[in-house]
Amino acid sequence: MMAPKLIEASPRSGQIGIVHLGLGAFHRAHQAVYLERYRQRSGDGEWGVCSANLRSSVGLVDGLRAAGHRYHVAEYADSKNITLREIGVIEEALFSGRDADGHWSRDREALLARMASVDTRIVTLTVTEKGYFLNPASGELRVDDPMIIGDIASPQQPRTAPGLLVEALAQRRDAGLAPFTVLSCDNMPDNGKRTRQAVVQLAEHRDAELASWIASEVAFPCSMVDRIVPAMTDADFERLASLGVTDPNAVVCEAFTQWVVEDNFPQGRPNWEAEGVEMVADVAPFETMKLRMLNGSHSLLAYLGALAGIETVYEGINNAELRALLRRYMIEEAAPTLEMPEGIDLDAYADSLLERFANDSLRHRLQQIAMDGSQKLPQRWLSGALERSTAGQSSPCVALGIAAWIRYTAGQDLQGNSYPVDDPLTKRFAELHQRHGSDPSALVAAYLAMDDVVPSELAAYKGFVQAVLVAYQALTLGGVSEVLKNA
Ligand code: NAI
Ligand code: CS2
Repeated sequence: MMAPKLIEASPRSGQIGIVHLGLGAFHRAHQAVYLERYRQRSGDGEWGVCSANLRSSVGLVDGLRAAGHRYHVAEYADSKNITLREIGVIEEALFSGRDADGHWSRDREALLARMASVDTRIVTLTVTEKGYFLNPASGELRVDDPMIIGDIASPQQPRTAPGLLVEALAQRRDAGLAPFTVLSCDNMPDNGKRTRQAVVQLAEHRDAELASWIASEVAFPCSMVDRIVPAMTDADFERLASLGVTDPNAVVCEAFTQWVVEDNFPQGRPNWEAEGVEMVADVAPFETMKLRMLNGSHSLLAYLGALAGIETVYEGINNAELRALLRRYMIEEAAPTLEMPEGIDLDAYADSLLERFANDSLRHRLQQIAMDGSQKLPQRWLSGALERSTAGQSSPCVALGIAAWIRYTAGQDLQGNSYPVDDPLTKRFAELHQRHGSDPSALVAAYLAMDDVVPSELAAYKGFVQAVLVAYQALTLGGVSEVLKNA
């Protein structure tokens, strides 16, 4: 196959107008690509990016530095239609996490200086849902978390994303500077509001006046972000090598990309519209649609597929019964809970999602989607199921999903193969399975009683609890394919 023509990066500008927290795969394949396309089209160099990791992936930071802060993105419409880009908008990469010697904050002062600089007008984040240290059900700051306790004790040596934001904003306020705009690009409902909540609540533990200044002066617009960007595998690097790209910092992704952003940037922003970014007054309908239909389906596929020993989205979506279940979930359970502007065809959106999941060139591992379920499922399934229960409607697909999630967190699939459970609550899950594993009714009740994950109002609906229990028993006795046949 002919190697696609490389779209080379625009000339380096040396200017930094944006700091990004969470230098991961999605940032490199989504926000940075929009900014690269914007710079190439406009020649405007003022929106270069300083990208930082706060916790892990120091190797990526050092790798980017070694490569002159340039890397490649391969956008696959399918295995035969690929767009290959070189990205150069990252002007600086920093690491403020724990290094190999166990010392924290190698570049923390440099990162804080960059965030406090008058040139920095936007701070964006992709630190995963757990990086905000919020209670997934209530949205309150988890002040009992050791990392937050540390930031409260030592506010000028912050280790968390909220802590860095508070300290940088405090420095700007003390210097008489305007704040920056804070734009979360994580899969959280009302992500701007939740980020604001984390930052203001943390600031209140430091200085009430600072908290009040942040609450009144800092913009936290919401955004809906969408591009499927799987974690890289050896096979992905091999495919890139066959296209002539040898780059340890490269990412692969689908061709589809979408960004819907609340237009609230008092300190200015790039002209993102020119790159197809939708600047709107209210992101919520788009965000809820995407979280419940795309991400809710992803999680349903992840837990049922993992229990059946399926490895990737592509394999799972080619299972007719799983595909039918996902479509049924989207059309019968998710779509009816959505209030969309005129002209949005949710049936067509559902079918477009199933097509995207069937992209034969992405090896999107179900284990990656299954991680952090305690932080994801409230917005993907539980808020919609609560609305439906309150309206007297059942949610059998979500009940099956919850049953699969409970069983998944035992750390062994239905064929007896073990795997690590990657979730902030992994230890709690292990204790619950240890205590109630032989009593499905007690186990389901214990999971639904976790009110930091499951809204207590939902757990109070006996019909929902019973549906989860029946699904759990059917799964563990009959297996996934048997359950899908009878779904
Ligand atoms: P990744 O694993 O490549 O990167 C995760 C980033 O989050 C890393 O920089 C890591 O250091 C940081 N992180 C993790 N826990 C943290 C914590 N407690 N505090 C501070 N930083 C922390 O994952 P990827 O693909 O970049 O996804 C990151 C987030 O982007 C997702 O959680 C989601 O919210 C959002 N997203 C991802 C999409 C995808 O398909 N990968 C698509 C749409 C949104
Ligand atoms: C996935 C998302 O890992 C997951 O939880 O559901 O990262 C998904 O790929 C993106 O939200 C797609 O935009």
